[in-house]
Amino acid sequence: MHFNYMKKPAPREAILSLFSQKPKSFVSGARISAELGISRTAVWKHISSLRQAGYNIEAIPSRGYQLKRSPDILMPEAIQADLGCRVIGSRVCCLDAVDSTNLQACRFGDDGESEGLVIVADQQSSGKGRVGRRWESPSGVNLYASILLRPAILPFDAPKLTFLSAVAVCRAILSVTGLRATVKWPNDVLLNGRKVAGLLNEMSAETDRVNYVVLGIGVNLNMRNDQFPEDLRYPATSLAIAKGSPVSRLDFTRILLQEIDTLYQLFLEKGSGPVFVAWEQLCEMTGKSVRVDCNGLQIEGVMTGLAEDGALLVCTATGKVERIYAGDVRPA
Ligand code: BT5
Repeated sequence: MHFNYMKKPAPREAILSLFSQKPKSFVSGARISAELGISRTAVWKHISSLRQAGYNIEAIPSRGYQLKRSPDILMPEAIQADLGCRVIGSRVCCLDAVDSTNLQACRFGDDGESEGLVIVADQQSSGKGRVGRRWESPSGVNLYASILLRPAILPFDAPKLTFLSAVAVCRAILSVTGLRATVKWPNDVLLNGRKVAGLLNEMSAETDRVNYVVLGIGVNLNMRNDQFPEDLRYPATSLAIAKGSPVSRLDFTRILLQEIDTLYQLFLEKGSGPVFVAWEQLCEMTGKSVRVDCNGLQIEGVMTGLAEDGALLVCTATGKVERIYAGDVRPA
């Protein structure tokens, strides 16, 4: 395991960090050069490459450099600058396009990459949902991320990490938009009753040991109504549609990673209990009538909560409490 704060940041990341310490002010070339231990010419080269990446940086000879505007593109330096996470984001890979960030994270996991790796893509050509379903992943609008973890837990416990991602997404949504999202078992986040995020965990394991878990997280940030296909299984929305204005992909991503880092520490120290409590507080369907489609078999009843292993508990009309391990839930 290697920690973010022990690494020397890359020059572009360090320059962005200096800007973030003094927002709306000029940072002199001399200061950047001294802090990074690089020449003034090297400072200028890094500033030029940041500009090429879309950063609007003003340069005034007697005053230095000022960051006027950051682009809404996801770059490792911008995501990692002063992130303050213990594990998550130890390495960040931002891709213009990928088949699926989950597949890419699994490839890294198979190659022995350390935990905390984050893969982010601008678009996915084969974004994955559960059971071979497709996740719509257009370019430039949303967040598609996968996080590689290597927790010392039994394979049986790995699905519990989905609840962690769901709570983290709700907290990030509240922090960025002020809107209260809710969770839907097992892997959805809803805003105004519509699906705004989907989660897909994948795992590589032996009988009694997890090699790695990949937390796959897709959040509709700035997707427009016309970008959703018509045949979605559940009504969908995006943060921008719900809020009425666009959100910064960068801000959302950073806050989400910080929330995941906090919850992951909690999970490792205290087990899944506190995460389940947080998830249940965000679930509006508890105590309500639901219908669960379990691969064609329909179960109806009142959702009573989560079992200790993450199964959904539904009390049917006969009074029997069913434990459900896979299925799609909707209000009855
Ligand atoms: C999920 O599956 O909700 C899991 C989605 C996980 C996506 C992330 S993106 C980053 C990472 N890399 C990947 O390749 N995947 C993960 P499920 O519950 O099976 O829902 C899939 C269904 O949601 C589809 O069959 C559609 O009906 C609907 N859907 C597809 N794209 C959507 C979108 N962008 N927003 C809302 N609903 C969508």
